[in-house]
Amino acid sequence: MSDVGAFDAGAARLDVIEASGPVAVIGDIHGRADLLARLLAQLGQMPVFVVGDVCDRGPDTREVIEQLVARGARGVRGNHEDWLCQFVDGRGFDSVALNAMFGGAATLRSYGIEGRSPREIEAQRSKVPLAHREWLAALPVVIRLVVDGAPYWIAHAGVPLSLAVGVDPVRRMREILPEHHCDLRWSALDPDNMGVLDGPVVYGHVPRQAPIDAGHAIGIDTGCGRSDGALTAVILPARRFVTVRAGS
Ligand SMILES: [Mn+2]
Repeated sequence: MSDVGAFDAGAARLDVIEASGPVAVIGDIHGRADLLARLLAQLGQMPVFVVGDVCDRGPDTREVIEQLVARGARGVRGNHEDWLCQFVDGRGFDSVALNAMFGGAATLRSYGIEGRSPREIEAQRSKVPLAHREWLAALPVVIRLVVDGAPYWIAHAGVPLSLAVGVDPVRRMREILPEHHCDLRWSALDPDNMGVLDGPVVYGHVPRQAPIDAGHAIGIDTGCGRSDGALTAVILPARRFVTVRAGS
C-alpha cells in the first residue's frame, strides 16, 4: 500500500456540515452507475452524501462520479479512493489497484485508460476529467453531519472503539486523524467494536446482506459492485433505508 506519510492533506481532514433534513447517505457504490441513477431518482432533491468506495469492481466508475458531481453530492473517501486520489493528484499509480479483488482495472477502463505498467497508466491521467479530480481531492476522511441540529458522523469503515471520542468529539477526532485516519477507511469492524460517539456513525466498507441500524452505528454497504449486491442509502433523521438491486 501507499505510504501513509505520503498521503495528501485531505486524508486527515474532518468536515463539519450542517443540513436540514431529510438528507441521504449512500453506501459503497463500486462503479454501479445503473443502480446509482435509480437510487438518486428515488431520493428526489434532498442533499446527498456518500460513504466512500464509489469506484472499482463495477463497470462504470466514470459515470458514477459524473452523476455525483452533477448532483452536488459530498462525502468521505473510502479505502478504494486511496489509489484513485493518489493517481489523479499526480502522486503516482499504485499497482495494488490492479489486484483482481480490488477491481481498479474496471475504473481505469471506464476512463478509457489502457496499459498495464504504472508508467503507461500514469501517462493517461488527464483522461480523468478535471471536475472528477477536484471532486475526489475534496473528499475528507470524516464528516460530522448535523441534521436539524442533531449530530451524525460519516466514516467509511466506522470509528474503532479504541479511538472512542470523549467529551469534545470534534476536537478529539481532529487530534486522532493525523495518526489514525487509515483506520477510519480500512478497519473491518462490526458495530460491537465501534466507538459510541455523540451521534450515530454511518459507515460502509463491510458488505452485508441487509443494512443494519445498531444504534451507535448504521452500516449501509449492501455489496454493490458484486454480482448479487444492492445499493442502499439511509435517510436522516428518519433512519429509513432505501435499497435498489439489479433486476428489481
Ligand atoms: Mn467497499
